[in-house]
Amino acid sequence: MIFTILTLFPDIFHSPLQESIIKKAFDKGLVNFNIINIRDFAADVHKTCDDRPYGGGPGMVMKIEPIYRAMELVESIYGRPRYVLLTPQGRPFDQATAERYGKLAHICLICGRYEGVDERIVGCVDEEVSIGDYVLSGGEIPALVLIDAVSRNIPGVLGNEGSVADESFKEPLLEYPQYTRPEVFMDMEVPAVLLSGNHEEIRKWRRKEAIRKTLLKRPDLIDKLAPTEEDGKFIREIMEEFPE
Ligand code: 6GU
Repeated sequence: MIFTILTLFPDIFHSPLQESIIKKAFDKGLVNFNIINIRDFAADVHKTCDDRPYGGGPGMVMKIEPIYRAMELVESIYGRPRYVLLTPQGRPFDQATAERYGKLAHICLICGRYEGVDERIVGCVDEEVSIGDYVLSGGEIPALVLIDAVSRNIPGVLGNEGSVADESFKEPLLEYPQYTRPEVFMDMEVPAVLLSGNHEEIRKWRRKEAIRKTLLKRPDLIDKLAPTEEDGKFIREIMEEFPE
């Protein structure tokens, strides 16, 4: 899968994309990155990419023409990718979106700055995406968040294919608690069942503790769970531990 990134700050991308899972995916040829500096497509000698807003007011607005010329170059090489604008006004990015993007051959991420991009960009892109209800200075960090979440859904990127489905948010449950050595740390013991070697008991414990964690920390997610009979039993048992 190709990720093309249009940005005014290309340097932000270099180190995060050269570590860990994404680096391994790149080395395996599963992902590739084109990081394009929008400034290279500015028309004037000053390489102007933003300007004052029509109608007045504070801040600067990103000009559309340099972005559009960068898009034309991308299309002349690859054909039309899926264009996604990173903006606080976009649809909330979630796991379902990450999985959908993971099936694309080529996605082009356009990083807006916080003050905004000329509204006419909206007619040029396929989707607008936000990573949450808080203010960031630009779309670069959101683009990295999206690349990480999407890459994990490309077959072969995670060594263990089971990891994708196993983790939080495939099902609307938080992950069960994990432990590794030592068995005792500052008087805190690893739950005995995990040392028992009884795989069925371990499975049941993990399922119940995932439900417990979700009930405590993210009760909103439990509403989205389609509980099995066993899940229902675990939920009742957990609730009975909290009289009131
Ligand atoms: Cl995509 N961009 C900016 N500038 N701020 C954000 C965002 C995006 N998502 C959440 N906050």
